[in-house]
Amino acid sequence: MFTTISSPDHRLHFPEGELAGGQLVRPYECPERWDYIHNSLKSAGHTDLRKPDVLNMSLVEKIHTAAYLKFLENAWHEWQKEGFTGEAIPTVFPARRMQQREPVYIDGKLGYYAMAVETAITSGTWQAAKSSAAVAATAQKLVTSSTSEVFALCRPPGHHSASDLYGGYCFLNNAAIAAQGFLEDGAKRVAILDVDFHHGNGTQDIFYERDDVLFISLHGDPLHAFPHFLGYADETGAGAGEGYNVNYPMLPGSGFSLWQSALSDACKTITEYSPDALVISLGVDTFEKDPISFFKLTSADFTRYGEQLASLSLPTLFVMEGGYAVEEIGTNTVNVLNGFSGSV
Ligand code: Q9C
Ligand code: ZN
Repeated sequence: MFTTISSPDHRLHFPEGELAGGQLVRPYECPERWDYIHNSLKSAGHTDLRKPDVLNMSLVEKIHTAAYLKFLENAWHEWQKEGFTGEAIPTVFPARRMQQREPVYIDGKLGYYAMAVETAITSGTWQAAKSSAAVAATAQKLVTSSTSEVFALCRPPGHHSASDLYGGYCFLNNAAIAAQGFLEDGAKRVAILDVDFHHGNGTQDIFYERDDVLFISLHGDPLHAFPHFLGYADETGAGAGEGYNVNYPMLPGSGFSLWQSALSDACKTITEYSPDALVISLGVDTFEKDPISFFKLTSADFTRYGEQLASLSLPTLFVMEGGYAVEEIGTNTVNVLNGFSGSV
């Protein structure tokens, strides 16, 4: 049986609008995602559901810059102070040949720290983001203390967030915080395997020059898929991190056989790396019916790859990322976990 860490505070982040197709639509990344997963866990017998411990901010500060954390903490207040009545969305960016300096005015700050504009900031965003990081950090502690089946039901997700960037529905990089937690608690090497449909640009960037964290991502080719500006196969790490970043971009319509051959390859690399812990950035937006993605995995495929992850025989932490086919998100997530625990 899986132990799940989750927090009701995720509900504090739920913007009314996401900019998509030139309109403000109801966000794909919505609180019901959590409800469906929670319900599926209970029906499948994963009834050990616990709340997170208080967040250790000094751990978060090892992943995110102090200036970025200060920005997230104050952004909504500063936005409101200007008398703006809508949700906080940036409109201007430090594009090519412009200064990379944080301005004072909130409109400029939002653009300075955003990597995409679909993700609005609201009154409860900072508290929800902190609760999500607390979920990941608490779950990591459980794995470190030898609990074998642990699921961090994070919301909002984290893998698009870099040390000083938010966007793609992410604010704090929960998986990176968990990986750093493993290292702080004695692990020498940690592998992060990102199976979300989207490239984990934030996680890649955070560990790009490090050899103590191996990052591997299977995702929609950035030529065709968000986040568009990172995730190519020739991004292999830099400096001490050279060789410790591996990307598997795949084209529209990619089905399970191609995806699974990439996974098998990734598993070999992880085994060779011989990490002390494995973090799975678990997005189930690879599903065939996902409204914003283009892979073709079926619900049964999630069980099969869960089994494959178990064959790595590593202390493993599952951290929730994306997945927007809301009615099936619980089934698909629990299928991975059940495949992993062999209870299928
Ligand atoms: N109108 C995660 O899965 N934009 N984030 C897609 C849809 C953002 C996905 C365009 C996708 C972000 C955690
Ligand atoms: Zn995703």
